[in-house]
Formats: sequence, C-alpha cells, structure tokens
Amino acid sequence: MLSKKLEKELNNQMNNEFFAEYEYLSMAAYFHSINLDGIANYFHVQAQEEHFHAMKIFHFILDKGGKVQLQQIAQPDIDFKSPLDVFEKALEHEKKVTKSINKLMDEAIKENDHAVNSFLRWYVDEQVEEEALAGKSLGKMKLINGQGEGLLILDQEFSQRTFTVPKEN
Ligand code: OFO
Repeated sequence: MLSKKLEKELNNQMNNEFFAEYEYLSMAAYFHSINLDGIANYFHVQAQEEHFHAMKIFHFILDKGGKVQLQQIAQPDIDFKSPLDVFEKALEHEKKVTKSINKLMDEAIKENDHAVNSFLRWYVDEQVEEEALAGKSLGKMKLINGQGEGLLILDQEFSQRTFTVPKEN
C-alpha cells in the first residue's frame, strides 16, 4: 500500500510529466511556426517521452493499489522570444523536474518504501540523461548563436530524432 502522502506526490509528479508533454508540444509548435520542422520533431519526440514518463507513474500507482487522480494540466509557455530562448527554457524545465523527482525520492526514503524507491531510481537515472541532452542541445544552439545557417544544420540533425520506448529497469 502507498501512504496517502506518497500517493498524492506520485499523482503530482504524473501531472508534472503531463505538463512537460504540453510544454514540449508548445515548443514544437513554435518551431513549426518558424519553419524549422526538424527542430519541431526533436520536441515532439521529447513530448512523447514525457507522455511515457507520466503513464509509467499512472500504471505504478494502480499496481500499488493506489488511486490515480488526474488533475488539470496548466497552460504551458506559449510565447518564445527566439530558438535560443526555447532551449534555455527546456534545460531550466528539466532541472525543475530533477528537483521534484529528488523530493519524491526523499519522501520514499523517509517512509522506507522500498518499492517506490526502486521505481523512482529509473527516473533519477532518466533525469541525468534528460539534463545532459537538454544541456548539449542548448550548447549547440549557443554555438550558432541561435541563428543563421547553423539553425538549418541543427534542423537537419534534429529531424533524425526518433522515439524509442525507454528501457525499463
Ligand atoms: Fe520526464 O523528464 Fe523531462 O521533464
């Protein structure tokens, strides 16, 4: 059984992941609107990953006999100043998610809930990858100063990204 507190925090984290899906969809829409469909693809894939992260929690709550409580999803950012601005926001976002996963893990440790602890390890590892990817992509964007022909090269590179269902631990 999940404690009421962990059940609530897992539901909140599920909501964070659905919100992340929305954020990345909004970023994808921005890039479509400026004709960089390859970079839009990068964010569509990111949105699909976030959906997967949310659904993994959805099933875990049910497997633990808890109650899935879907909440309202907040409106994501819809105004971006530039391609560079989007990548800066994406990295900031991932850092926030890492904090919320760590907070959730702190609670699982405090409650000595080994199942939740084990489940969350996958997210702890995933966040290392998520931050690394967001940081690398931001680094590339900074190299080209977010503009010019470099953007077209990145558009080409990011058009190749595909969604593969992440490995379960
Ligand atoms: Fe779910 O990892 Fe990004 O937000």
